[in-house]
Amino acid sequence: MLFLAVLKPDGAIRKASGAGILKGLMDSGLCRLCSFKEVVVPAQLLAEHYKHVSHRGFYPWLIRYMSSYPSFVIFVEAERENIENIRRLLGATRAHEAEATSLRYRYCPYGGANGVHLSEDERAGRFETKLWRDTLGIRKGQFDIPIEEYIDAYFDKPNHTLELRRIFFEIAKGNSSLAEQDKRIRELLREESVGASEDRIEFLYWVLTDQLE
Ligand code: DAT
Ligand code: MG
Repeated sequence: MLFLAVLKPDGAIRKASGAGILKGLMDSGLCRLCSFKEVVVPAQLLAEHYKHVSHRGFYPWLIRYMSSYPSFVIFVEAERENIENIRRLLGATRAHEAEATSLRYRYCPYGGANGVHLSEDERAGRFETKLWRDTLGIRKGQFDIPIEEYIDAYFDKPNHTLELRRIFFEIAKGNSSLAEQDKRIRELLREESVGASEDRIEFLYWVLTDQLE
């Protein structure tokens, strides 16, 4: 059946992160990625999509995070019994809690900025694929570029996830401060975000540090 994946703005800007997660999904043999369309997701669509967390404190952060820069819409074909395993391969929702064998551990440093969305079960798959298809007019089989090409272009770019997570943990533990690490964090993000404008670096900095401390 069809599920919805979204390469989120952080995964799209941190090039190796997005490419690595997509490669991990493809190589798993558990699913097929059936579209790849770049879109700035409208806040109205996000309000529907994230209705189940609209009462949570992180919700305003989440909507700004998801609507500020382009994402890639990816319809995912998978056996319904595989979705749990694919979600496990992605790792925990909050990246700093992701298991060491998961893609988010390798590619997403910290917090709710977790690189990629994937429908959590059959019910969500049905709801989300219909919502996103009807709202955006994107269909299975539509690609801006072949995903293999995207992976080839970006998979080998710098990936500072582990170093960034180490820094964020130090800050979270109170052993260091954002002010102290500020310059280094921006440097690492700039290196990962091949060709990105400075406003995108500022966005990443915000999205990764806003919930810290
Ligand atoms: P998932 O996306 O893993 O299905 P969810 O549906 O509970 O998780 O939440 C939707 C998104 O909200 C999630 O991808 C990132 C963000 N989020 C969830 N819990 C969070 C938290 N405790 N802190 C920050 N962001 C969170
Ligand atoms: Mg969910």
